[in-house]
Amino acid sequence: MGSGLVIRFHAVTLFPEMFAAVTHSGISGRALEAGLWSLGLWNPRDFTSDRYRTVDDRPYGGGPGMVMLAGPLDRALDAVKEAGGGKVIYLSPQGRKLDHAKVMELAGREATTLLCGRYEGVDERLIRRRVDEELSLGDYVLSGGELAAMAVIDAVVRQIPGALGGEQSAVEESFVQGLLDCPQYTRPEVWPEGEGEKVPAHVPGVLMSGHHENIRRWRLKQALGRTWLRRPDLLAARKLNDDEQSLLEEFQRECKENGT
Ligand code: 4HQ
Repeated sequence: MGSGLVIRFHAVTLFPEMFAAVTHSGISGRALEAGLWSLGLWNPRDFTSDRYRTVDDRPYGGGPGMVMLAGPLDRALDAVKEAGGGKVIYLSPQGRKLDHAKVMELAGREATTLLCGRYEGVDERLIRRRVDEELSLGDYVLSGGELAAMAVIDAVVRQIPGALGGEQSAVEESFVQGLLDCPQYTRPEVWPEGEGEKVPAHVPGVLMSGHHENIRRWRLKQALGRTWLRRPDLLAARKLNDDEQSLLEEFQRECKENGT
């Protein structure tokens, strides 16, 4: 049976064993077992020919650290291309920041190659010749591109139909609606329990009411309110319908009334 959406990822990395984090655990691990995606791992060290299997060298012009050699990466990328690797993405702070729109774009591609740099990065000539796009996880420095590549894989794989189990749905999640998530609660209904000095907190009553329409509106109001408080940039980028506008105004009024 043709199952439709299968995404093939390839990672070029000096640390292929790190990718066990996405292949062996959680939603991505289960989706891999279900055949919803695949991962090819390519170590540039296997594309060297000197006796030390050298993959890096000192930067021209001096300075600290090492730079990844173009040659082994070029040959590794030739092999990935032969295997149908798709566009090559280099993970680096110089790239455009990853967001939900880019995740959805990648989820629509059959194959993507993730080039993971270590040390001070990759020889610029390799980037110019072989890289299609640069993506950043955010404005901070990681020790290598692997964690960023795994974040890409995790975020994309959960968008593949069937990757999220049960009634979970990727379309209901935060950012899809352009809003932050609402607060979540589980048992016990009052917590902490039986610790005399601590003031116990209750689960909001509406969530215990079983009134599904009221619950839906409360959750939407909380999502709007938290987005307004914590990520006004997201709210500015999103149109609100009349219903959402009045729920947000209710939230803002309540903020003023109780001084929070
Ligand atoms: N690095 N988003 C430097 C990152 C990074 C990021 C990966 C460190 C590339 C050479 N990658 N190496 N931020 O900090 O993706």
